[in-house]
Amino acid sequence: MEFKLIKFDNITEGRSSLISLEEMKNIPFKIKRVYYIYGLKPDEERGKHAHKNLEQVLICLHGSCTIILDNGKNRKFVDLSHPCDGLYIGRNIWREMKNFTEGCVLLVLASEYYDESEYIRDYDEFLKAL
Ligand code: T46
Repeated sequence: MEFKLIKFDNITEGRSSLISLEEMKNIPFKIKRVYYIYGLKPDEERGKHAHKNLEQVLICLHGSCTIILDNGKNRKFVDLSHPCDGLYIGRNIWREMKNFTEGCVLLVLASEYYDESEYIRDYDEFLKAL
């Protein structure tokens, strides 16, 4: 399955820390878009789609959540709970996001501009396209 956890280097000075993200260095693609999801609630579920042509790195900046990754054969559950952890997700992976802690903030770096036509939002269609 095309996904991996990336451990970012953490620069700690005093009691606080800094993490730097650089395209083609610790982010394995050129970054065309950055978005963030906030105000998340524990009973919320998001995602439930795949992308035909998009690579992304997800970073939980505050709180924690679970990302479910599905390649049509296997399902993996990844918990994101620290800003040092980035979850790289390649093309054609069905993803679901749940178990958000109250006020969780998710940052996403994306390899392409937003394009609704490259989403697959129906699970059966996703399986057929594999
Ligand atoms: C993923 C997780 C982590 C835009 O107008 N521009 C954008 O850049 C994005 C990402 C979304 N939108 C619109 C499209 C929908 O009307 O915002 C609405 C919600 O978007 P979406 O259904 O993509 O949101 P999530 O949170 O279910 O999923 C998103 C990403 O799409 C997805 O690839 O991995 O965040």
